[in-house]
Amino acid sequence: MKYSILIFMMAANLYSQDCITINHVFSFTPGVGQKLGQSEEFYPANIFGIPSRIASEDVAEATESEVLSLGFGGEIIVGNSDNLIIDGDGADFTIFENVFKNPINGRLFKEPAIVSVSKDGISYTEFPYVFASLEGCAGTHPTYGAADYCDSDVSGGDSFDLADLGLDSIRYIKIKDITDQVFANQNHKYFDYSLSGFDLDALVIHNFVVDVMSSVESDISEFYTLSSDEITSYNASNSIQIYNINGILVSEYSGIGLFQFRELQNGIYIMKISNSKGTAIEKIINL
Ligand SMILES: [Ca+2]
Ligand SMILES: [Ca+2]
Repeated sequence: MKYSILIFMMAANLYSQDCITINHVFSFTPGVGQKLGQSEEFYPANIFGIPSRIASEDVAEATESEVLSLGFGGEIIVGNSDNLIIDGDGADFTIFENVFKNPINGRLFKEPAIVSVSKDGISYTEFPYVFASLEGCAGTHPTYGAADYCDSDVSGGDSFDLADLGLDSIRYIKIKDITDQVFANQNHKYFDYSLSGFDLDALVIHNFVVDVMSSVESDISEFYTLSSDEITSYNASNSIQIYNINGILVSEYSGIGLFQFRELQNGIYIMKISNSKGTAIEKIINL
């Protein structure tokens, strides 16, 4: 375990004023309707990098080169493949959407998303939110493009603190649009006929330590054979972890061999297997 090193680096990083942005999409499942910024010409470059510099509560950034529409019910999982996001002082990351003040009724136009985070990409913890007020959601505060995007006190956007969830570090941030639920409810405070779903501009990370992912998910199926009660590993560098549906590690294997899931109780498990060529995640139904 590298735990002691992590603690040391956290301490060294606590007073840094620097910030970084996301550089990796783990998955994107577009929702219904709005497709702005989803073409390869613009995505994913439009969500990497710093938030829009022209945005304010009076100006909504809506160019395809700057924002990605998730669509109603859409979901994206993002992170930084070279850095682990850690719980440091105050806000640990800030999500920027194109919230603006409607000049006709003076109300903020909000297209909300719920935010959850994960260390392993399997088990996610959701930041609490209140549907009626949208408090705790992303997509609820305008971006102030003229301000320092590294300073969450003045940058605008919606900031999240891992300490609120009792987590020390995460790799994966899931943003799931719930604008469809607001649109379905005409009595909702933020109902508007022109709602079309969450638009992601940028995600800034305030507290982080360098931790390069050994690999991103890829097809490594040639290196193993899996059945409901055993796995055969053909590669000496294979590292295999079995998690229960609550994300708790229940078994670990490595190297070449036949490993039987005898010790596991009947049920559904998630297997994560990785080697120098990549990582795969598979579901096991052990009967
Ligand atoms: Ca952007
Ligand atoms: Ca924090």
